[in-house]
Amino acid sequence: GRLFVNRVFHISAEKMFNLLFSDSSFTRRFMDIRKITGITATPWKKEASGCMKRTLNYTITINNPLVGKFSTATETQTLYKESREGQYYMIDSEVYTHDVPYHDYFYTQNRYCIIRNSKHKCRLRIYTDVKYKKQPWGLVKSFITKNSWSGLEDYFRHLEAELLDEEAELTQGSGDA
Ligand code: YK8
Repeated sequence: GRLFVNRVFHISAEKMFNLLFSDSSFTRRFMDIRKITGITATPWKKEASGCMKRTLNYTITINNPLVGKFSTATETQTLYKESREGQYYMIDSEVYTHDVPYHDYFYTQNRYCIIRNSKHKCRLRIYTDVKYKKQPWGLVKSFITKNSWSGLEDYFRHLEAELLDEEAELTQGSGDA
């Protein structure tokens, strides 16, 4: 896998969790810029295992000339029971893109860790892996992996930039930046 984001933000852990994992205006705006449309999300629901889960469905816009312009996607997010409100959050998200070539071979697993650093700061880590459900032919596998990494890198670099903008807005005028 790869670590795409690993940085301390001047945003509390709780605020970061809410920005990324609730129906926040930050997420709505970011999805808008990424041309991710038709988003539906179930509420967080506690499982027998003690974890919380929710499922998102949406349509992504793809700018890879090898692939169609749009794909529907399903994302299942798991908030681990070891998470502690305001302190530490670990979320795994599995993303299935249903309308891209070889979609039945692979999915993407993203792991988000939000760790409290101080009252107003947290560290965000986003770790990503491309997973295979079926073993494709070697050339196909490297093709899928290469195209997935480039799309993921672009997405998470953009997310990090938008979070830095959000941080600047939040700390502006608060006097403790
Ligand atoms: C989520 C991983 C792969 C996919 C894409 C597929 C290429 C197909 C390869 C062929 C387009 C928002 C990605 C990047 C689409 C976007 C997905 C996003 C960024 C040529 C064999 C959508 C996180 C996420 C996870 C997986 C990403 C897809 O929050 O390259």
